[in-house]
Amino acid sequence: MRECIVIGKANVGKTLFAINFADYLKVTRLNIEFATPSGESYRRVLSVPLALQELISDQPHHTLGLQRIEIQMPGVKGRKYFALVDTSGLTEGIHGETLIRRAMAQTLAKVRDAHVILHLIDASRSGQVGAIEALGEVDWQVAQFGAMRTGYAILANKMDLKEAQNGLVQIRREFPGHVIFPVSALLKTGFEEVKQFVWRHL
Ligand SMILES: Nc1nc2c(ncn2[C@@H]2O[C@H](COP(=O)(O)OP(=O)(O)OP(=O)(O)O)[C@@H](O)[C@H]2O)c(=O)[nH]1
Ligand SMILES: [Mg+2]
Repeated sequence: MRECIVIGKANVGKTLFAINFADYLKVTRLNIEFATPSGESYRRVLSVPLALQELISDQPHHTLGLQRIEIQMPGVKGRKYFALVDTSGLTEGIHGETLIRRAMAQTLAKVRDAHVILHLIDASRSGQVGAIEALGEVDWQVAQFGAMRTGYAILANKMDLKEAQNGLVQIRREFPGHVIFPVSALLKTGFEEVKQFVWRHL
């Protein structure tokens, strides 16, 4: 099955985006396959409100491992089946905790094979502290990798927060030539453009 992977640094909103995007694509019961960095895997079926309650946190590295949601995407010309894969937050350099290092390796292995890569960046943070401070080396590396492929887009997230407007300007300046969609994972804005992009590249 074709895969669309959601990656980015910790706390940028990957899990909220994945759940709300699935909801936007009319998936009401999320059939999620969890794959932990230590090699176990299991499945859970969660309603959207329960998934939001359990899987999102304001603490970084809440997601440890891969969370794969199978989706039938409705479009003008029928449906497309794909897996939306939420991942652990990327870190700068080598993280001190073994589990987080393993989770990061697991994420990077998945990126290689994905058909679509949605790279989330917290635009509100770039708007507050400046792009150079908010974006890590890891964001540039991901963008460089993405530049070599089709199906790669940057999602400037948290556009509902006021600092994000300035952040978006900075992200556009730092990543010229890339496809960039401003979104709010919280309010589900910008999702139609992302849906069309995913549809085209699956
Ligand atoms: N205002 C606002 N808050 C958001 C948005 N997206 C995510 N958040 C908040 O940001 C925090 C982190 O969200 P998550 O979805 O758990 O972030 P993540 O990237 O999955 O984090 P890790 O799993 O730890 O890597 C939570 O407090 C969310 O409510 C958004 O679009 N707007
Ligand atoms: Mg998460």
